[in-house]
Amino acid sequence: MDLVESVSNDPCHLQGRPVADFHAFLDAVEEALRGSDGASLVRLPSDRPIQVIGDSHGDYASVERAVRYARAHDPPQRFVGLGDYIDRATRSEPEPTSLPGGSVWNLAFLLAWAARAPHEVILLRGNHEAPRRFPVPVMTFLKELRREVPRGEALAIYSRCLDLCDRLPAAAVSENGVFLAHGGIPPPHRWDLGRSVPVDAAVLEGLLWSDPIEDYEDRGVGFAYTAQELEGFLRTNGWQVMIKGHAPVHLGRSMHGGRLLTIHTSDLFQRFGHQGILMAEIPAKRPVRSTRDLTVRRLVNGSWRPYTIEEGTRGSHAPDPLPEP
Ligand SMILES: [Mn+2]
Repeated sequence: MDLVESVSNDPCHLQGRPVADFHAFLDAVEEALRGSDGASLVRLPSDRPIQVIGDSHGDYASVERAVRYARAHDPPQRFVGLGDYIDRATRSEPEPTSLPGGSVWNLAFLLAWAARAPHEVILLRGNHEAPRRFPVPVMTFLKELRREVPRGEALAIYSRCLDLCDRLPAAAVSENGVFLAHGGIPPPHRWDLGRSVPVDAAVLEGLLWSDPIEDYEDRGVGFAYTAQELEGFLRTNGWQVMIKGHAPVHLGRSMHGGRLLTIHTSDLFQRFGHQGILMAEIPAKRPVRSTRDLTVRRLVNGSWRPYTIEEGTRGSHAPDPLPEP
């Protein structure tokens, strides 16, 4: 069995192995993703359902269950990650000295699947996968790597992982009109995406860092977009609905008149609001006109249970101060 297959079967397969195996794994992923340059808008057929996860931040246990759910169908369902696979080391906070390497194994697992099924498992970039373009306030990925591989090797592995992140696409859209990106939309004069997403800073800032105006907080990068702006962007491109991650304020809620759904897929956000481990299904074939046409599931005791999407923005389930983006 090759390393890609082994890691796709066990996120922690590389734990404790010689660092040469890690490099060999990254070689195989690079080879499989060769040709992708981070610029394309991935267009997904709607012949099968598509499962979508939000920010996971090192929670490979939840991510593994999400991927297994999608791939267990016959034929396997397509799968999209909305970004933010690394940083925060969810299970260890607030004790950074006991970081368990969750970001390392989460990224390795997802890259293994992207390499194994490159047209069916799509990993979009989150703001945490673009620290070379825009600095991120809470970065733990390199610290976690330094705990998992010999210290003298960690920086090389880190740099290679960021090289791969640089090649991940910034957005995707389903044939039935669901736009997928980590945070938001481009600024208005750049709405028409045509067939590809340019990787210039203005468009990337909008897609990876911006927030709906109801969730906006000053992050020092990114901007707030209104319901009217989201609608204008979707209409310009002929799409109907957007699914995003990024801001944890309105998890599992439908906003902007049923056009916008925010999901996260991490035990970290479960601690800040009880609906933090969610997965959204884009149905096959039929048109998606609003978030009501999506199916959301929540991970409860290891299984994906149906979850009712709440409407509107009132009564946010955020009892504690929210973490930094
Ligand atoms: Mn984010």
